[in-house]
Amino acid sequence: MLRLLTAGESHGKALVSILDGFPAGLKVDLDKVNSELALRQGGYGRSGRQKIETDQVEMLGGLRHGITSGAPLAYTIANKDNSNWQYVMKVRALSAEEEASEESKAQFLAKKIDRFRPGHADYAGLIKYAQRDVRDVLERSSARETASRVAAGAFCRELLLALGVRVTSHVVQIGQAASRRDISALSLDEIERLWQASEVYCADEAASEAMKQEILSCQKEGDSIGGVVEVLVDNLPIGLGSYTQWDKRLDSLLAGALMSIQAIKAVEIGDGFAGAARKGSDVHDAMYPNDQSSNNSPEDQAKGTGANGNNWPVKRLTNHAGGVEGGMTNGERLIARAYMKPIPTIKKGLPSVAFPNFEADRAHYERSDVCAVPAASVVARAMVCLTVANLFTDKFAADSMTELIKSVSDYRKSCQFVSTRQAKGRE
Ligand code: EPS
Repeated sequence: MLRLLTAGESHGKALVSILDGFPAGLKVDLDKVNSELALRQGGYGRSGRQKIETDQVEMLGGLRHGITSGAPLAYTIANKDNSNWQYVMKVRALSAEEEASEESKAQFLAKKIDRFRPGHADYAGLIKYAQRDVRDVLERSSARETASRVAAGAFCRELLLALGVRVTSHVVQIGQAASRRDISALSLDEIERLWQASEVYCADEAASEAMKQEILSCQKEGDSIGGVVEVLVDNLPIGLGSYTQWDKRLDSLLAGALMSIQAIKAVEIGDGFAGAARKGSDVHDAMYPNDQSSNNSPEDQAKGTGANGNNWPVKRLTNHAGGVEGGMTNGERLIARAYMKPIPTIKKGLPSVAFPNFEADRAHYERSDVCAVPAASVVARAMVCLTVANLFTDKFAADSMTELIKSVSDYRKSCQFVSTRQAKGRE
């Protein structure tokens, strides 16, 4: 089982992570991990904080000579901004001298936060943890923590790639601007090329421009804006996840993983919300026998990278289910969407309450993103990579990549073999 534990504050020294249960023998390119981190920092609408940081992993364990050893992957990501928060974020008690210094007083005053931000963790967190300073809540609840997850997701993405599984994600809506482009026939490589050319990580050029305008107008109004991101996974074998227990269902695992991302308020698999208003015959994906003559070579089948995308006994012409039926992968493209609310820190500030006197006031404002939906697409990709990699390590219980690759390849073949045997049995 893969387990990710993260620690560290937004303006503390560093983010700290442990990714436990990662199989041995995977060659890891840290440049790829760092480029995912750079993408998380990017996207139109981000705040000045991202100009200060250059997020990079510093590996502390689990890797030797660039290859995973089976030990927990341990890494930190430094917060460069910490140098501007030396007094406010000091882990030990300040000395009397430090407390009395003009520099320290000025820093405490500049970073003071005494008015709750509606929509943020400030209010409930302060009451829950019986804190006296909202900063103690804000620092850990901040979405900066997602950098830890993006690095973990990047390790998992490399693992999935070794199994022939591809993952990408893109932005499909920001505010009222939505992509109408049908990308169902495009390969993940093509989709990736399209969103990489967009400042908002959207695979639709016209919609990208409209999304940028939405962000710009919000910025002018001193407001913030949310949107929708989509994660796509290709070449998954049939049967990851299970219907046998509520907490083994893939829908539930994906929803939990995606909704754990700060500001994500809804998740859908496949047609999701829209399906509730349609008839069953319009929602379910009709089944047809797969054309055996178009089967790929046994090698391609084993890798799951065949020319026709899959070699399963059943063919679908639609994918309303988004690759999940009965809490399991069904061999089709996995499609999951996450809906992000606008960031709660807004310049024009909603009516709120001050702390500790609980008098009427306006919400606190400090530097913030107008829109972090492009960044959320990177985080969502990471969380799906972590969830799916976990399903592989669970189902195939492998300590090493050699073992995992062989088991997955045998399993892919066996799915094909079962179909052939069953077909013969019917003759
Ligand atoms: C973030 C860093 C933070 C915020 C943002 C995400 O930096 P700072 O607080 O120094 O500006 O920009 O945090 C939030 C959206 C939030 O709600 O706390 C980052 O690195 O992603």
